[in-house]
Amino acid sequence: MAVERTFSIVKPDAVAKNVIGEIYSRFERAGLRIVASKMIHLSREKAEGFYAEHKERPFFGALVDFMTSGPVMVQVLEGENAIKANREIMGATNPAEALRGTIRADYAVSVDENAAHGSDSPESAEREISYFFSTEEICPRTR
Ligand code: DAT
Ligand code: MG
Repeated sequence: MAVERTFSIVKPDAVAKNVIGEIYSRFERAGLRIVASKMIHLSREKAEGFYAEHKERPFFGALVDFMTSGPVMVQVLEGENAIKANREIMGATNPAEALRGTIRADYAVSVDENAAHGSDSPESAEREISYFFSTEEICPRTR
C-alpha cells in the first residue's frame, strides 16, 4: 500500500471541547504522522470555498456559520492508506451512525457539529492540502 497524504480539520466544536490532543493521539496511534499543522479562524470566504461542492445543499449556510464560529486546527496526515484510514478513525458523517470508538462517536453530538473533517479521495486530499498549506509548510516524516 502506498504512503498517502490526507487533509484533516479538528472542527470548532472539538477545539472548544479542548480535545485537540485526544484527536491527534488517535491519528498517531493509528500510525498516521502529522506533517503539517496550524490553528486558524476561518473567514466566511475561506469556509465557503472549502465546502464549494456543497454550495447548493440546504445546510450550506449553517455549515459555514459553524465552521467560522471559532478556531480550527488544520493538518496534513501522512501514512499508509492515509485517506481511508483517517475516514475510519473519524467515523460516519452523522455521529449517531458512527462506530463506537471513532472520533465522531466520542466527541460529536450532531451531523451539524461533527468534530472532524477528512478528505474523501486522492483528488480532494490534493485540493484541500494546497487550499491551506504551501509546500514549505509540509514536513515529510516518512523515509
Ligand atoms: P463528511 O464531512 O463526512 O465528508 P460531507 O462531505 O457529506 O461529509 O458533508 C460535509 C459536512 O457538511 C459534514 O461534515 C457536516 C455537514 N453536513 C453534511 N450533511 C449534512 C446534513 N444532512 N445536515 C447538516 N449538515 C450536514
Ligand atoms: Mg466530505
